[in-house]
Amino acid sequence: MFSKRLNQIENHISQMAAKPSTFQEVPRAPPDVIFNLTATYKADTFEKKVNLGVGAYRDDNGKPWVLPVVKKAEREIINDPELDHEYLPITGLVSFKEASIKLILGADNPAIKEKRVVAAQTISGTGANHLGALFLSRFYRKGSIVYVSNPTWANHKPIFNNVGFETRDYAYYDPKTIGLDIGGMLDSLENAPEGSIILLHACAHNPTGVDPTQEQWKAIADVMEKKNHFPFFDCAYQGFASGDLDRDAWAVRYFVERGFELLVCQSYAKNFGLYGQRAGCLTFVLRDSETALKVDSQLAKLQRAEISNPPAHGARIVSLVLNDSALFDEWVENLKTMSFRIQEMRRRLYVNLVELETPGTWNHITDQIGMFSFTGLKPHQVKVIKEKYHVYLTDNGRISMAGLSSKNVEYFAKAVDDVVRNHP
Ligand code: KET
Repeated sequence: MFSKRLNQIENHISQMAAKPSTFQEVPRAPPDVIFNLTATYKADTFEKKVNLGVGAYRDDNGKPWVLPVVKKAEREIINDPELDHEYLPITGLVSFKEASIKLILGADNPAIKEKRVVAAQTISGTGANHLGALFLSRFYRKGSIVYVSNPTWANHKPIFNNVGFETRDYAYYDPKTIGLDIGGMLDSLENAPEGSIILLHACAHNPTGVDPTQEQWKAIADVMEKKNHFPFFDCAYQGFASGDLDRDAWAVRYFVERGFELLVCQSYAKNFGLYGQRAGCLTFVLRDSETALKVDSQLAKLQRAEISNPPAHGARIVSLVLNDSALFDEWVENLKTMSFRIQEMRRRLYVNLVELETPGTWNHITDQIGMFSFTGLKPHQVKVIKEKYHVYLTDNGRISMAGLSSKNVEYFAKAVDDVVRNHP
């Protein structure tokens, strides 16, 4: 009796060993470059460690900052006796979408009156990029190629590749001038096959912090119009680039004014500090209202199969703030608090490096805008900074300015000074 049972167990174990996993050939994927930095930083026990990796705002004590206006809106929502947790419509909260469209296009944009703008609430900016890419993979000219800036946000290519697009680079950043290679960019756009999809950072280019000037945007629009390219705008930092919401939306509005059909992805992760709430919006500006209705119906169909409908809480907060003039004004003040602190950190980092007489020029630190600075540090220097100083940044030398504070900016400047001098 006992030995029979033993036999059974033995057989079972040997069968398990003999039967390989269906997934044993799955290759192990490398960890995400940006999120892995946060994980490594958290595991580091060194007292003076600094996280300049992920683009998330921190206050001068290095702590996440819940915007006061968000706290206020959240309290109002929670105390609303009418609040329930029903599903939102498939393409999201209507008041949120309408306010998002106005925020990015300007409230009096004629395209809105002409009913040729449609939107879907998405899983933050990433979800907007994804839904936009998915829609284009179904309904844009087959075989089209997506062009992204060199360099770009680490997730852009994977998002497009995941829905079957081939991606290529267009020239953007010039390491010699630490600025925009406008000539190279225009050449790339000129040489891209007619009707390509061009991913453009609406403002506060990630990772370089280098944006085209308004004159340069005009030249970009000229080539894109001539070549019949499709503008795919990613706008994750409206209000962060300049502290001015309208100025940061200028490029998108300019392309709409020029008569382009386009799409734009909005994220409320950074400008509302709603990172984990995943509030975002995908907006299409089309040639006519009839097409707009058709696009709207297909967005709903795609969204239904992907996520059914988007999460409510973050969208409710954003909607409440954007649709109430007093709360809106308060939000603008909160935005200024964040963008001005970042600008102050740029200034202090620059001053520290100049005082240390660190070899090289450092004007780019204050010239660049938005959440990031592209320091010009090389991968081997980044490695030393990580290992010796416990400062975490991406290998391309990008730093998230918000990770600097009055407490650590000098420490970081000294670390930069050391690697630039001793590890050229
Ligand atoms: N677009 C750009 C250009 C971007 O930098 C981010 C986030 C997103 C979209 C998406 O953000 P979401 O949280 O989905 O709304 N960038 C930072 C975080 C990340 O990598 O996910 C970053 O570059 O650190």
